[in-house]
Amino acid sequence: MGKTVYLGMIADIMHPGLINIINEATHYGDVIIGLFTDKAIATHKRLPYLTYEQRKKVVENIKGVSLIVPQDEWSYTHNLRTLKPDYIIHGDDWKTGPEQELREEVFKVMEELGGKVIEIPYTQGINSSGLIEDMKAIGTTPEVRLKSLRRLIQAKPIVRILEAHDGLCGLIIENLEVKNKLKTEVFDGMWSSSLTDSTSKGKPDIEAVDLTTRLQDLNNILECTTKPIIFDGDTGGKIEHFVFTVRTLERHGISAVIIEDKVGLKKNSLFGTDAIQTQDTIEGFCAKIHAGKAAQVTNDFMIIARIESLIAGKTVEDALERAYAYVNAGADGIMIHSKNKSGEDIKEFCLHFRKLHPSVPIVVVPTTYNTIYEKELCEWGVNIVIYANHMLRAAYPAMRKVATLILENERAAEANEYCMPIKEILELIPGTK
Ligand code: SPV
Ligand code: MG
Repeated sequence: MGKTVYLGMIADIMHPGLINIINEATHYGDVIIGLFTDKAIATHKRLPYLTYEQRKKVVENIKGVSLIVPQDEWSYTHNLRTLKPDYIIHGDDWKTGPEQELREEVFKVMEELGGKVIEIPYTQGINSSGLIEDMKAIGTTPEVRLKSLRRLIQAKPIVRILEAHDGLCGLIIENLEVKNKLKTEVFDGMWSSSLTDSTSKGKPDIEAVDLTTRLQDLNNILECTTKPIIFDGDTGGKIEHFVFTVRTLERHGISAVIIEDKVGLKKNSLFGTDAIQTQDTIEGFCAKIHAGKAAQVTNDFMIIARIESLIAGKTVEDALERAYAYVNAGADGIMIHSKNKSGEDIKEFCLHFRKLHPSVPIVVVPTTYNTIYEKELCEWGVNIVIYANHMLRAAYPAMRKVATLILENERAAEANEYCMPIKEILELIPGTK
């Protein structure tokens, strides 16, 4: 090779701006594309629509590209030090905004290596972010959505899921971004909770809301979002019924069902030992997992076994014995639940479980041990954190407050400051006008 020029790319959606920059790069030397892996992207932005392999296939057929290497980190440093290119090329849009630090780092490394940074004017009017908005408006397919949970588990240190019981919750989870200095934080997907699905209908969380009813509401969420959904399958019901549930969920593009190892009239786990919580036998629950796995049509759908030992007042040893058995029966992941406030029992479980199963996904629901940061959960070996009921718990007091103010004042003026402006609600839903 003569001179080389490095160009980092996600290349999820190809557009003229990217072709321009590749063309420009060819003027400096042989173009090496550092193609960002899912892992590199997922810690900073939403997962791309296309997988790494699919994106690679597109990029390797673009004129002017000499070589593609994976860029496995958001930072360019590792690849630049390894490849020592003569140039790196980047759009000048990184001079402001969250990529400024990345830019400074690149300048430092290139100076050390005796190379140069080329910045070219950003192609106005067309960029990936704008196209992502358009893609969101088009939506997704059940297949793409279903697969995306497994991709996220592979790509992210911890997958962040929030409860959604209607389309509005779905829109918040789909679109909300919080930018801090280094990264953009997002929710990765949604939890369809039996507790909030029941509560929002004024019913107790005892499997009284049937699957058909829950799916009707879930359909509203499916229509306005693209992110993966984990379905709270309660006990899974009778084995003969569970096999139909699995197929129905798959057909809708749901990524995973979590079933809990309880029998009899199901009560919400957060009652702990205040309610009678009877656990299934290990054999009985393994048979249910097994039947579910045999029934599923796709390879990607996940059946996650939820262990209620700690909720029922039993030991971590009991929970571990069950976890090992459920994994052997085919469970694609384990959810360990507790209502202990310290999180110590969950930590102990995770550390033990990880010794025997380094990569079986662990799911936790830190409703009571809510002081533990995601980073710590991740260090315990947790793969998925579910904030299981927060959207409903936030909505109810807000609605009650406004209702109270109207009653107290016999008019709505005093409640106005707690309500979203009419203009905002009219503009909230895309396509309203
Ligand atoms: C739910 O959200 O319905 C759950 C989690 O099953 S918990 O309420 O903590 O049991
Ligand atoms: Mg539930």
